Amino acid sequence: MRTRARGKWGLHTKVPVPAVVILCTLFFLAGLFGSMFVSQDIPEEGPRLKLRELSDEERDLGTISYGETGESSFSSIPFQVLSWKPRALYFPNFATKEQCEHIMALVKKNLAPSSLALRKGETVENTKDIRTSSGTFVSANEDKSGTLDFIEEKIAKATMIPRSHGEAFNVLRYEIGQKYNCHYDVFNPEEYGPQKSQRVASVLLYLSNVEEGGETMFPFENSQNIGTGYDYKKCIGLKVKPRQGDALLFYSTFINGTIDTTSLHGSCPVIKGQKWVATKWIRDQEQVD
Ligand SMILES: O=C(O)CCC(=O)C(=O)O
Repeated sequence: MRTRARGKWGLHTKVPVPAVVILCTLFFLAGLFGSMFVSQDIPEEGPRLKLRELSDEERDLGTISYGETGESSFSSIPFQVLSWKPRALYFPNFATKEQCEHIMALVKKNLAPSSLALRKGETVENTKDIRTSSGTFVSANEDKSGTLDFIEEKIAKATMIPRSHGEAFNVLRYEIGQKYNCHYDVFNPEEYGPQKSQRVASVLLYLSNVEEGGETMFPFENSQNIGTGYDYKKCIGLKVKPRQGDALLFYSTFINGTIDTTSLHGSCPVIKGQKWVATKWIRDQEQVD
């Protein structure tokens, strides 16, 4: 019975070995070419389409001739828009763990209580509770390893603002209970007097994870809480949890240079662990060191 079902090509049929090899090769090639044609005919969707677009772009566009201050290759720095009010972007894995650890080790011995720019009527004494972290300034040329130089270059690309507009890095360490009440990075001339230049953007590179607390907060994000008698110590609004190596960029002014009220921000108190952050303030004028 079994032999009938298989007809001439039964188990006991003898097929010459070379014919088997040739047949197998033909089947293999047919499968290979067939799958190539089929995958070209089927429209691609989702992530596969994105991947194809990217490689097409790279192949088709190529780099073009560039100016003296330009670069010979494409750059790609992934980011997430956290908010348009204020304009705030988040850059995952902006720096490596090793780079973060190097920066913390570099400045550790120079840390001192953080200071504040004082407004009329303010003194060191009556503002001492506003910003309780330790910190220090360090410029890229003080770091012989080239790490800060590399980070500064990357910040310039991410912000599209030349390095010459950046202040030195302000590296901060917050221990348990330490915080920075909400404030603006931009100096309102009505409160601070006339300014030669203004801080327009801030980049916060988180050098450590924090077990609990220590978020960077924007209480006025999307205009929430404005005009409600907000208490500047309160930890509310959009909160960004520090993650080692990630960077947060936000702008303190609108495109026309006026102050963006929604850029009010601060650091929630650290509840567990330690928070380290390297802040880069970027100005509307070149900085002369
Ligand atoms: O530590 C933070 O998350 C905020 C720091 C900050 O506001 C500043 O350095 O201006």
